[in-house]
Amino acid sequence: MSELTRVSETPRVTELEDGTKVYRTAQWSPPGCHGVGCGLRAFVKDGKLVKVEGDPDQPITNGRLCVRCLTLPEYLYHEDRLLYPMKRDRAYRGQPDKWERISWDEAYDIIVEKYRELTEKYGPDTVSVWTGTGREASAYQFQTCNQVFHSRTAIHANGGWSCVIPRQTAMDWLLGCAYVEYDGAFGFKDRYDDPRYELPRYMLVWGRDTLWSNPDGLFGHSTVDMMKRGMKVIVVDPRANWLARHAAYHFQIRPGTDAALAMAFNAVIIKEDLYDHDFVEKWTYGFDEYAERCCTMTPERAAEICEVPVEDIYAAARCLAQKPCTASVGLKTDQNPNTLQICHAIWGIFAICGNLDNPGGIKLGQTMLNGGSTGRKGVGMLVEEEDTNPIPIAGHDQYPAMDFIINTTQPDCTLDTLRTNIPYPIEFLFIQSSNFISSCITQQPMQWMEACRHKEFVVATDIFMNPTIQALADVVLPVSTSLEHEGIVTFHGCNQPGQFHALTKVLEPLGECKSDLEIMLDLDHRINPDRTEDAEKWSSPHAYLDNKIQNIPYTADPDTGEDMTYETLREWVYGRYEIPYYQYELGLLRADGKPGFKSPTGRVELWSTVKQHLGEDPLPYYEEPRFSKRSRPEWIDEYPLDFVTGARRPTSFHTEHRMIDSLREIRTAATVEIHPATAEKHGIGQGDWVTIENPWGKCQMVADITPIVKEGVIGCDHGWWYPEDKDAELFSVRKSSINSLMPWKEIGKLGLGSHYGALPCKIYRTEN
Ligand SMILES: Nc1nc2c(c(=O)[nH]1)N[C@H]1C(S)=C(S)[C@@H](COP(=O)(O)OP(=O)(O)OC[C@H]3O[C@@H](n4cnc5c(=O)[nH]c(N)nc54)[C@H](O)[C@@H]3O)O[C@H]1N2
Ligand SMILES: Nc1nc2c(c(=O)[nH]1)N[C@H]1C(S)=C(S)[C@@H](COP(=O)(O)OP(=O)(O)OC[C@H]3O[C@@H](n4cnc5c(=O)[nH]c(N)nc54)[C@H](O)[C@@H]3O)O[C@H]1N2
Ligand code: SF4
Ligand SMILES: [Mo]
Repeated sequence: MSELTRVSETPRVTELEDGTKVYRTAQWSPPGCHGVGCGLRAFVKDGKLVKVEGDPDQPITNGRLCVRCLTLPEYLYHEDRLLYPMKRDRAYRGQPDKWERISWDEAYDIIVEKYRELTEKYGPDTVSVWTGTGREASAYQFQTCNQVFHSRTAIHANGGWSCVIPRQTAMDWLLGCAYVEYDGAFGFKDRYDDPRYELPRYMLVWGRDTLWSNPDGLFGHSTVDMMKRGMKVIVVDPRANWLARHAAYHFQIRPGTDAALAMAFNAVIIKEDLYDHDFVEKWTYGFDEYAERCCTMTPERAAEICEVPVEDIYAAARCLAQKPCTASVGLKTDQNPNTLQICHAIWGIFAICGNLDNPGGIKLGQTMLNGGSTGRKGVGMLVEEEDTNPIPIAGHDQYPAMDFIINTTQPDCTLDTLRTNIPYPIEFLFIQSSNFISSCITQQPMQWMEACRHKEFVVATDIFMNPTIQALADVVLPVSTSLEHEGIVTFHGCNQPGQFHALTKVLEPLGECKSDLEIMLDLDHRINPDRTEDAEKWSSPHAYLDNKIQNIPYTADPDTGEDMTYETLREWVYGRYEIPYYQYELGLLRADGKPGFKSPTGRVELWSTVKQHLGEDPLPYYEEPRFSKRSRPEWIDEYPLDFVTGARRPTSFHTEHRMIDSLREIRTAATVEIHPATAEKHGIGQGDWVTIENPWGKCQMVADITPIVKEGVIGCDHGWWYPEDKDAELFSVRKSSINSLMPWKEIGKLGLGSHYGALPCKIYRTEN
């Protein structure tokens, strides 16, 4: 394992002739992004941000930026930004003209008073901390919830916890490691030219559109960099996105049928004896049973289920059996009640072919280091801790496996709890980076709004007013942007080789904005003035960041040999670290330091003892999507189409950026992708407003007629609201709410995976 080393000698701050200062920094949020740590050069003149460019000295992003970062000045100085704390009488929830500016002291006094009052009445778990996806705020969710408020009610309101956690659970239970990623030579100074590195022959891209999403800390264009060097991609995606159009094989599958295809790839590799016997023998558990199960899914059967050419299944499987091959596996494998089976069969392909932790294969993650949480009963190793609190965290009574997965409530059951107060009342809401009534994280967002409307106290932290805050909050706290505060951005939570970066303050915050970290510490000082444990860490933002850096294994200052500090990292801007190949041979994956994998048997569990223990089938299986034409033939006449949702757009991060004019010029309203033949059949023209409707709800979007989708499948945007509709109810949040067409609590057996697509609908032109 290498030490952290400085990446570039370029000074952090330089000055141009006209007095403009150029600051190098790494970006996280706000505005939202997944901690990719893209390198920025922020040009500041007379204390004002005038321009942002990419930083060529960031060796992974090499100066490339998305349009969202290029429009940072517009975001930063937008007239709608929240600049001061505000309060509103609870009786006026939903009313825009009742907000009143207050001081930070008054805001904190209100919060602390409510905290005392409500926890006395209902117990500490009544406090809930709500976070969305991996923005910087989410790195503080568990600390804020567990350590500041002493509550267990951390909430991520995503049906079936359908983002990353299902994928990561499968990695943990089957591969016995933390988050995995493709090997993009991220930790090497000379990147792809390092002699230890080998370019993958094929990358299997599954339900992930990295060029537009840069997901989970990954710089998506690294896939293209690798393609330019000769790597080929095999894409599984119902939409023909850019990667699919440049693929050796594109499987344009029927939405939601993924497990069938993954099992069939295994079947070909096993039947044709293309797998790595040595690896299977030495390092896997349950191969024979796994092989037998996968072989029940013949390529012919999968081709019929997924509606793809059978010969392509054979051909692509043969490619994937080669060495090295890698995979880029994304969100759509989470958003499916069949999720654990999909992931099981996908990782199985790479395990049986020995493409784990080899150069150019799948890079195994070491451990969660970035404020993440593992289940309170210990993941993978099945350590059952004695339960001191007899009341389960909300939803863990119905889905006890959640105890082994993550320390949050089970999202779908949280809605029950909010309504029924069982197992305990949730009356204090601390909303920290989730606009959950805006067709985004929740399914049936209006039901969530109703369930929260009468809660005793709601406080939110954000950059802009949004429908959720307008509908529910009593106090709102203004958050500073990424350029106005300090922090660190860790590459894939530091469990993958790569970089970590200083997020540096290049401007004084506008108005009275504070960072999430500052807010968390301020609250801590008021709620826990006598903190003794880790008191130094909680004393200031710098102390907190120093502690965070020092808890990462690769960090010691190479010059002094002493603990690395935030100040040193800030001057470096980026630091790099390597993680060796073949960690399972070196004993780097297990807590006991022995060779092997962090699973109960110490091997890759093709037959999963954890799944078995938790009451799930230990082997992968295919489940037909619950609302498909095959499951519900009686719906076909009324709802002849299937929809998928959530394709990422470079112009927005979920519900964010809707107020940025130059981004709205590129995408003016929510759009629905419709195949030309489908459009013709329904009398729909390019740019028409259409209504999309199904048994759960309806919404409206603008038609984009395009062959990117197959006939019969439509692709719908998510996350829309219209900040310009200031006089309309909650910024017209209901208008384009595709999430109101999604059933709630249709999830996998263990509480993971839900339908954010593969659902039936009809469309028709909307007359106005
Ligand atoms: N139909 C459909 N729905 C989906 C998806 C899909 O594919 N299809 N994807 C789902 C997925 S994977 C996810 S993870 C969820 C995401 O859902 P969320 O993460 O809840 O996203 P938003 O609703 O945009 O809420 C984010 C809010 O945080 C604010 N914010 C941004 N940065 C910061 C920050 O650093 N600090 C603070 N305090 N606030 C900040 C933003 O201004 C915004 O108001 O959406 C899900 N929703
Ligand atoms: N610009 C931008 N970037 C983002 C976000 C954002 O809102 N905007 N959100 C962030 C978040 S929270 C996340 S989780 C990541 C997600 O990022 P990714 O993991 O890359 O996932 P998506 O971009 O949602 O891409 C999913 C792809 O799966 C396809 N798909 C749809 N249904 C199915 C299916 O049934 N099976 C298969 N195999 N494929 C299917 C879609 O057509 C799409 O091309 O992106 C992050 N990055
Ligand atoms: S992925 Fe795009 S939006 Fe996110 S930090 Fe990098 S350049 Fe900015
Ligand atoms: Mo996500």
